Amino acid sequence: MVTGRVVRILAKEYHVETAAGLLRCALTNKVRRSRDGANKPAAVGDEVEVEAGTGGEGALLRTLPRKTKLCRAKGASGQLEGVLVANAEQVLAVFSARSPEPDFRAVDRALVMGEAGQMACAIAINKTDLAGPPPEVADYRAAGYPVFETCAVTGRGVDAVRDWLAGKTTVLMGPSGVGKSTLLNAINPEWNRKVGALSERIDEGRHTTTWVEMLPLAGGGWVVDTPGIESFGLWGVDSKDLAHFYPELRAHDGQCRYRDCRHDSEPGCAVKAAVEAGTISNRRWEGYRGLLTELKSGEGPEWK
Ligand SMILES: Nc1nc2c(ncn2[C@@H]2O[C@H](COP(=O)(O)OP(=O)(O)OP(=O)(O)O)[C@@H](O)[C@H]2O)c(=O)[nH]1
Ligand SMILES: [Mg+2]
Ligand SMILES: [Zn+2]
Repeated sequence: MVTGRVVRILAKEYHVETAAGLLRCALTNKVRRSRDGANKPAAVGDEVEVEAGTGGEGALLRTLPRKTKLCRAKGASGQLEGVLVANAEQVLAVFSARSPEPDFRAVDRALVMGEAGQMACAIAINKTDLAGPPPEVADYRAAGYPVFETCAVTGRGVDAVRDWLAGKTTVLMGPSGVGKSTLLNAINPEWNRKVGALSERIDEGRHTTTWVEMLPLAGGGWVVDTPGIESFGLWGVDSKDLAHFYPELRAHDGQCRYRDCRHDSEPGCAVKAAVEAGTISNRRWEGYRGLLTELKSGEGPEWK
């Protein structure tokens, strides 16, 4: 028996990196039976125990307890937990200055997902050769997030991203076509990630990266390339905790008239006062209120 880490899952094959090399593992019956319907028995990033067989094959025996999980809602009505990546420490929300146009609601959702998973979050605004950074990036800087302005084609800003990744396990998240895989190639050309051809972008909804994959960093740590997720529902986030996942809202904890203030439309709300004073971005606050409504109603974006 050896332990290892799931680096990618292809259909029913779990690829596990071990000290003895890569093993392509099938699930044992025992593990298969333990499946609770909501989850695959293991997610990318999981530490697992495997039995090595012959010819680089093996059997997955057990998933070890997770330190963190990055989750979204899955299933026909968002009733299932989808673990995108286990045991990650950081989230890098990637979007492009143009082509595709930035979708800040998607950025905010990715940040909430990372914050809810207790991960350090940062933002990369890519394709800065096509357009300057949009004014909204100021909101994220004001909230305390590191913001990297990059051009994956020329390498601009890539060193700073590489420094931030060092020694940690970081998940890149963002819509399809923003340049996540291109950015990874700029960080380490040896990864040789497949990137989308420009012409393919005309065909909306086409994903170049089609599975979640962990890539080892030379000096330790991992980065995780993911397929662009267009929309996803939050998982495991209670509406009463949502404000804790916005650093600039969290900063006003305990300052409202009512202890259980949701910072929605309650009188004496310190967050609303900060929005009116211009110290909290109105757009971020409105986005927060939208998510609050979504969580209360139990309805999400189209579930995937
Ligand atoms: N002009 C410009 N184009 C870029 C930049 N970064 C990436 N691209 C182009 O954008 C397209 C999409 O890049 P990908 O790296 O495949 O995007 P992705 O985010 O990995 O997309 P999915 O794998 O589908 O989620 C490719 O044609 C890249 O060459 C950049 O900084 N500037
Ligand atoms: Mg990709
Ligand atoms: Zn309040």
